[in-house]
Amino acid sequence: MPARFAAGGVRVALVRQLSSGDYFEQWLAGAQAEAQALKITLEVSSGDGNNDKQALNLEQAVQQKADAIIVDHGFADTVQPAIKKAADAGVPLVAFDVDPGTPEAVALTQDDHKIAELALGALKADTGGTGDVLYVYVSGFAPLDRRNEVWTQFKKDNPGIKEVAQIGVVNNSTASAVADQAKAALQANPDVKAIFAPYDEFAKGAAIAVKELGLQDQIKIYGADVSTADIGVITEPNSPWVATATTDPSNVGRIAVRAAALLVAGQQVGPELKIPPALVTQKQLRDAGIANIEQLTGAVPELTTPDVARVPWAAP
Ligand code: SR1
Repeated sequence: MPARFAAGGVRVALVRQLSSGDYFEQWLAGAQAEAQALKITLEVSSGDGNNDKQALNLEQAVQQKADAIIVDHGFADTVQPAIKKAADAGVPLVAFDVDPGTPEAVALTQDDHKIAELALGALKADTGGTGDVLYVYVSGFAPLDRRNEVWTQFKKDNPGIKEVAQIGVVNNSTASAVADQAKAALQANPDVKAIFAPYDEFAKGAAIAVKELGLQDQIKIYGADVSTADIGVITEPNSPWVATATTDPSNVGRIAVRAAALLVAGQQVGPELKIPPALVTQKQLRDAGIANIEQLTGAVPELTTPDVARVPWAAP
């Protein structure tokens, strides 16, 4: 371990736009575990969905001379000016799920195109490529925008698929807000047979709506992300959520911190790190009796990527 790390003097600022919800909580837990293992002090802030607050937090991290900064989500126009200031000041940067606007920052993403392709592949297999579909989406979030590119192409390639409504909201209670919207959309569109909801809070909300309307036998949900709570929702009796395309969120948080550590140590990373997802189905979870994330990562080892941004001085 480089002396600077061994002495415990390395400070990494994690500047988040959002922090509520299973995905963001697991991601943070992974980042914190990796920071502890590498003797890094992780200074965490959240904009709680407020882009201006996140931009201010980012400016503060630069002023307080963090040794590296991880920017977690955010909108390009609000974070890029502060990212540029940080890059100009020579602060190493990792940008997760947000376009940093500068090649000096390492761009960390999940393979969002693949996430959408995997979920939509399952939707197509189950529907035969025809039928009314409800789509859940909010623009401006880089990962959702990339998944939307695949959905747009998917509709062109599968003219039998009809998007009858688009709903979506991202806030501190996304699932319940989406549930309300989904209920109204499903009541207005009684022939929907699938919901494409590529974010676990969207899928959870859609599942609440389908269950409350008693439509489990008619409608299936194709989502993204996974958590122990999500596995519970997917595997419960008569659940409409039948497939999710996902990485292990805590693994991605770990990678962000490893990448920052390597940059602080003056090592080369990137310029892009793209983490591959896997498709996880309801049938697979039920058949294998998987009830939590630990069991899932044991059964699907490709969700663990220790060689991405490996830190040579860390224990394997
Ligand atoms: C509001 S954006 C939510 C997405 O960010 C991460 O990429 C997760 O996969 C989640 O779906």
